[in-house]
Amino acid sequence: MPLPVPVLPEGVDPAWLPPAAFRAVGGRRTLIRGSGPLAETVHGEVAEACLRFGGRVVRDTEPEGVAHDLVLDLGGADDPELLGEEGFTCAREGGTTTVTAIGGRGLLYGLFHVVRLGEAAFTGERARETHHPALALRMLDHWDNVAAHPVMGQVERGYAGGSLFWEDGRARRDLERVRAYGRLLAACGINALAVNNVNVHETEAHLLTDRIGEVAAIADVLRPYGVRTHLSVSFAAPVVLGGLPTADPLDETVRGWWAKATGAVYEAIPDFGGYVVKADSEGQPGPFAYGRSHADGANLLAAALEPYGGTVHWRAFVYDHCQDWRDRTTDRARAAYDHFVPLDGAFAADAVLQVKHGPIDFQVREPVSPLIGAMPGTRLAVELQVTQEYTGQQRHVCWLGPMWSEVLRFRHRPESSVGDLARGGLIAVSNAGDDPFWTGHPLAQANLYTFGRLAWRPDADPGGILDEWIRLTFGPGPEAAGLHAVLDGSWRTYEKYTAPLGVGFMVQPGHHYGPSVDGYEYSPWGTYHFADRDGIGVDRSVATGTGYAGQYAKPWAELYESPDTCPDELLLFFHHVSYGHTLHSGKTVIQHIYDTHFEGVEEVEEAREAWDSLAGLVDPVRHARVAERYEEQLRCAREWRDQINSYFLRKSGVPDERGRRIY
Ligand code: GCW
Repeated sequence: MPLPVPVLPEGVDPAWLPPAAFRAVGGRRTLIRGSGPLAETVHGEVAEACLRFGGRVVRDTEPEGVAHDLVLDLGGADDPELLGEEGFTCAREGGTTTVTAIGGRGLLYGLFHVVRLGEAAFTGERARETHHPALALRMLDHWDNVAAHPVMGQVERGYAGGSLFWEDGRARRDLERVRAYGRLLAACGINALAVNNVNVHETEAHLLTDRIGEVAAIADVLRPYGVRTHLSVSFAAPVVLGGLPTADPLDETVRGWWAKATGAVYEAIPDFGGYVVKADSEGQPGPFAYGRSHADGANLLAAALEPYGGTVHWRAFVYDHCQDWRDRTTDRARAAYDHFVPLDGAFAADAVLQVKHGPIDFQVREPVSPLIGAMPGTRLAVELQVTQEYTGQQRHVCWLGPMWSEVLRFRHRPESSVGDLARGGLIAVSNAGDDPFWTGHPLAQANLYTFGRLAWRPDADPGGILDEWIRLTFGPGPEAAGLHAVLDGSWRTYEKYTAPLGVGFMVQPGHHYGPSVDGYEYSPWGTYHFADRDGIGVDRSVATGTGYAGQYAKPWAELYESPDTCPDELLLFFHHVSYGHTLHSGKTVIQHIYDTHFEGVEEVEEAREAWDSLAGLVDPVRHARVAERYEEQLRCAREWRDQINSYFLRKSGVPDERGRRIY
């Protein structure tokens, strides 16, 4: 039976799958060959499109002589090894476009490929192309709590309403919208999802055992879209849930407890993906309490998952969050490398070390984590943050495609890029919630889509992905150029009006929205800028600083070591310099701060005008929501400009050489 396309609740935005995106497919004659659950998903999609646009779809065979515009052929490919479960081929010859695949996911991805091509899929001839994902795991982590947390709310660092999965203290009874979410994820290539926060609170700990049925219900609706379900678990589960006196990873009863609990999980969810663990980090329990290593901890869970082919994703976000700002030797940026490099080679094959892309915490500008280049004997996954915790919280337009692309193309050593090293997958913290636009800011949908497509091909051109998203979401009309312009430079604009030259933070403590230059300066979190009357920045050189620069391979270690060679945009991440220090750009640090903050606000003003000019061209509800958010972005950008410029004018005593009014 074809699987019906999910019905969106009234008022929910169709995001990048509006009915119009299916016009080219829906107006044609399609033959689908093959069987299995995902073939039914594909059939349902094509049938719905045909109902709307007048085409026709048949299954398996038809009388001789009937021509098809599109053949979706599951099992028909002649190079199964190359294609794998997720790959597909696409060709057009003699008036027929043919997609072949070996696995159901491949067929579904092939269909969405044809949808993306639109009319172009049905014109002229097309040489056979083979598509398959560069990374096998393309995953979202949802930082969703079942019960609302008193400080963090329901979704930790969520800016799009409540959770898509959990409501009134349990899994939603109506999971139709979750099904629609799975469909959107499949259309950009995402194939795995963790349904709860990595900070596992008491209620959520029970999802592993007595509440696994709720997770299974979610897994059931995601499965037809090729999305496997994962769960964040507490390292202390044997104590908290099992009543054992210890969670020591080398204790036999603890190992037995995990084996049994995991067996029960697989009974409920046979294709369960595995566990995500945040251990010994920001107060979460972990192996350190028992004098054991993180490899011991990860291997305990890997052993429990191994019989079923599951994976443990063990996060490398481990650092001292009880630091004293006077202590200049402890450096949070060093922490992940210092903790994990000595363990390279000690992790089991089913353990994946999940590393944030930067050494600190998803700032608008950070160097690429040196840990990613220093673990050749470990399966690594790279973690991005699609939710915009530090990049405008989905009230500001900040399209992160260019930043992620820079990270993924970065080469610690010439032979491999970060995209190549992420053998354990690309993972991102999701920005979606139960908001009618999914992501709060309608233009933040572009970040979610871009993440999926970059996980499929980390070396893809982000600008091309942006255009794809615009075409699907808004149609092929004249507004495309305006939309591209609004989004394309938005990350650099955001960087201009916030923390300068890679120094990071300067946000309001707790919620992290809006400026507070010294908000974290004397706190225990290890995120300092060290500004005083003479200068600013963190000395992370080997010669005189924390030694962090030495965690990189050459040539990076040398390049970052000296302020003369360090790239401007990272200067204050690596060095403490005077306000009069001259950048490669020819400007002094202080003048750079003034100029970028004025420019940043001007760029937001221009972007807002560009958006205004699209009124009448884009859907009015969407237009109004974005326009409203631009008001807030502009207000907040001015606040950033004024606070930062005033602070540094006062500290340095150096006037703006252009004599502009500061505050
Ligand atoms: O970015 C920080 C956030 C925390 C988050 C933590 C993490 C889930 O401020 O809210 O906790 O990172 O990545 O674990």
